Amino acid sequence: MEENQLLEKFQEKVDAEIKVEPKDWMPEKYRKTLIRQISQHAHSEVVGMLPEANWLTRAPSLRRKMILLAKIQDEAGHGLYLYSAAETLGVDRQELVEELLSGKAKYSSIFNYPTLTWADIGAVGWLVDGAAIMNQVMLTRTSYGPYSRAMVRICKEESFHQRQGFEIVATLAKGTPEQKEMAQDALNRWWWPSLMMFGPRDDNSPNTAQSMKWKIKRKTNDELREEFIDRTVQQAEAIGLTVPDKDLKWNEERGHYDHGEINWDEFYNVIQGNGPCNQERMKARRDAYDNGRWVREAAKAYAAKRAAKAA
Ligand code: BYC
Repeated sequence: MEENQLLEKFQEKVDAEIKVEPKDWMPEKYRKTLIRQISQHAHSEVVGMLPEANWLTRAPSLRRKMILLAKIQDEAGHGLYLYSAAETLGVDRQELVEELLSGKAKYSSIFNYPTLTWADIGAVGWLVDGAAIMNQVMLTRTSYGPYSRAMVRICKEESFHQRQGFEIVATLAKGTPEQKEMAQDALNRWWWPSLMMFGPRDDNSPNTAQSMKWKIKRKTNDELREEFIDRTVQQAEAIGLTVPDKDLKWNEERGHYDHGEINWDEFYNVIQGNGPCNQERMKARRDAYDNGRWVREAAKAYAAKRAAKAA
């Protein structure tokens, strides 16, 4: 078949809600878009462990420490499923990791902000996992089979993460005045960066139109951001905290909140590598890669030895 016919058939299949599987024909741009998105998603899961790990040794109780440890371990697992999903598109995991370490591949902007207090661990769960899950529930319906199936399991774990974060913030918000202030301060610092997680505004998002057509994305960046705001503002009110946006106002006609303008200069600055923690995060990943070299070598040598024995 000619390329045009193949493209037409591909679109018909996507429109008929038939999942695209690894061995099916797919346009090169579809494959490339998925490799970019899934690998950046995987990198985000892995880099996302760092801001939380900062509080592991200082969690306020053994119970909190165990929960945090389990959550961070979940993120590592999400990274691994996602690298595996990306590999079904014919790319090598090593190549993807190298793209992260060289700074070529992006990871979510949000993980370039510091976790300064224990309340930040609550805010990360509540707002960051809350935003992530909004996006990921949509991705359970993405057109590429392996990505969509990975998302189903990831979403189950993320919804637990979101609730444990909210519980931390809610506990602080009804604690002493100092604890409440700490919760409010975390909300003040994490609110705007969380909104940036959804990506640029639709009129400035180069990938959205094609990704929507191919049903890689089911909702646009702005649609998801709006859903997140509508849900989260009410959660903040329920625990007596104030969202730091003086322009936030319920719009009866639209049935959504109107909100203030996001600082897009800050967003682009962060994704270009100049956020508060970009250098620290990349150093941590590069050090982990170098320090883990002997483990990878030993695992390979062991596997080769076992294979030789079996043969
Ligand atoms: N940070 O055309 P656009 C998690 C880039 S949660 C950095 O709208 P697209 C976790 C974008 O990549 C987070 N870069 O792109 C939670 C593109 O640049 P390139 C991970 C961003 O792909 C808790 C350019 O800006 N979730 O892991 O259609 C604990 C133009 O944007 C960001 C996912 O990755 C950003 N926030 O839409 C631990 C979900 N936003 O690549 C871990 C999967 C945009 O062309 N990803 N850019 O150089 C997606 O759904 C989509 O990729 C996005 C962006 C909605 C993020």
